[in-house]
Amino acid sequence: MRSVIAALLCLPLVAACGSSSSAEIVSTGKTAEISITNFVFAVPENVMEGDLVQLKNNDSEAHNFMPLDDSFSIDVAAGETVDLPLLEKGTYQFHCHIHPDMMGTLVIN
Ligand SMILES: [Cu+2]
Repeated sequence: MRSVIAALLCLPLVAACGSSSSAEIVSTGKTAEISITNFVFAVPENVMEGDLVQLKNNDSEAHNFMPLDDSFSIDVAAGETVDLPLLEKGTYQFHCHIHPDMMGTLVIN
């Protein structure tokens, strides 16, 4: 009997331990791509919460993706593709902090 109670007590702990910072966002398994070409962001529409947004740099210079609230910052080297963290629903105005004139808006539905 004692072991059953111990097992029941452990379950919520295991669930809690399995969570990460993006636990509330369930991955859709889909991807969307923001591409950068000639210092311009091309931002996809109809991005859903849980979609993996990738950042593809078609230029021969490094770029960056940083929301204007500075909540995170992702560098992408020339010719590379990187993953953004899963984002909650909302409208994200962002720029490249290396080239602050490079601006874009990503809407997550
Ligand atoms: Cu840039």
